[in-house]
Amino acid sequence: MASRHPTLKTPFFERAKHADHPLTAYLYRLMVLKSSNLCLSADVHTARDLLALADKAGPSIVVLKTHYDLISGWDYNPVTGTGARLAALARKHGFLIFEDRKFVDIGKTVQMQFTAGTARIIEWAHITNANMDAGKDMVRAMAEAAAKWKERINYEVKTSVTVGTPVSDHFDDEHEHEHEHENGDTLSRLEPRENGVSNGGSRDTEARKGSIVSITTVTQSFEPVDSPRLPKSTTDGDDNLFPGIEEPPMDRGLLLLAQMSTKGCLMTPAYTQACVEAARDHKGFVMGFVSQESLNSAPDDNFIHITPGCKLPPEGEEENGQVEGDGLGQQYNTPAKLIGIRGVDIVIVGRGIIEADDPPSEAERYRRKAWTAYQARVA
Ligand code: BMP
Repeated sequence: MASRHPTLKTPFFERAKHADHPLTAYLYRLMVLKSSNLCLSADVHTARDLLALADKAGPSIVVLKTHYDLISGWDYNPVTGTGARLAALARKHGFLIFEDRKFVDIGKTVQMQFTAGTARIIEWAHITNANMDAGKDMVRAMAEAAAKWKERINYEVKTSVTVGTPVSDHFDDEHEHEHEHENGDTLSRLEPRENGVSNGGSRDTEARKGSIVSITTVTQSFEPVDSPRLPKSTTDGDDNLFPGIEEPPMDRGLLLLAQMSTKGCLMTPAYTQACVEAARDHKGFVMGFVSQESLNSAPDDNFIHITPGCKLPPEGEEENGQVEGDGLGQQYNTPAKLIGIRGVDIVIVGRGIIEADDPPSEAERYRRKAWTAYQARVA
């Protein structure tokens, strides 16, 4: 860890002013507003449980982390589905959605996985992450895909349909039955009269010309949308907005998986350093890292660090004591150690909250502990 890096002592409101990524600046401000540096890892089994948990724990968190592919019953509908409903809860409670997808592949494949396919992650997740093993061109590919998406999403397709009676001269005899042409974004279809006439000689052709009574023109144009909220859900309560802050910017953000919490993790210091360099090369897209310590080392590094492998000892036990791993490679540290000593900014907690008797009040306990650790660090 860069133990004396200035960001370790800089309050979040100050770091917001100097953040390179608009979403990072927004997140720091949200953290200050909610006095929270807690991310809930919502690793539950069903979409129903996910939405219920997000609604109940929402007030305590600033980031909700998902693994959409472990949720059964995930509804892919872009307007009414699980992503859209999560987005509505994110607006209501004031948190960002982080899909922990750990992309790693050639650039082209990753672009498609990020923006298309069944889940269309880019539509509903403000943040996602990537494993850098594939090399830094993959990060560039994702950055380009996100920029293209943002450019496009600022406009929405407006479709207008006009129906009118054509002038017969405009028609080409060879295509009179079903005449379609695409001219730019305009597509016209001729509609024959209900009692249409048969194909045949010139008299029939004349008759056919006369039989065409309307032309339907479908014009598609792109117009700016009024609000940056996307995706739009039709769920009740969608218009509730968390007070005190505007909606997040439409920029999508990437976290690089620079270090893992697992025992025997194979990510080497050279790999971690390559993540830092890729982040510096793509400051407009990479917000920071999923890591186990602060990786800010150059004077103007101001990356955010989000850290899994966090658990508190049960209430009443020594607060800063050791916490057992899960027996499957996961290792845990307390918020005090991760934030206070290792210098990370947000802790990710999954089972520590989900498996508690009362998850919302446990989320609140984690929020208090993590925020206290941050305050002590910058004091
Ligand atoms: P839990 O707090 O229940 O151990 O969950 C941790 C979450 O963080 C899981 O969703 C896991 O996929 C994720 N995670 C992790 O534990 N360690 C890492 O290094 C990276 C992760 O994304």
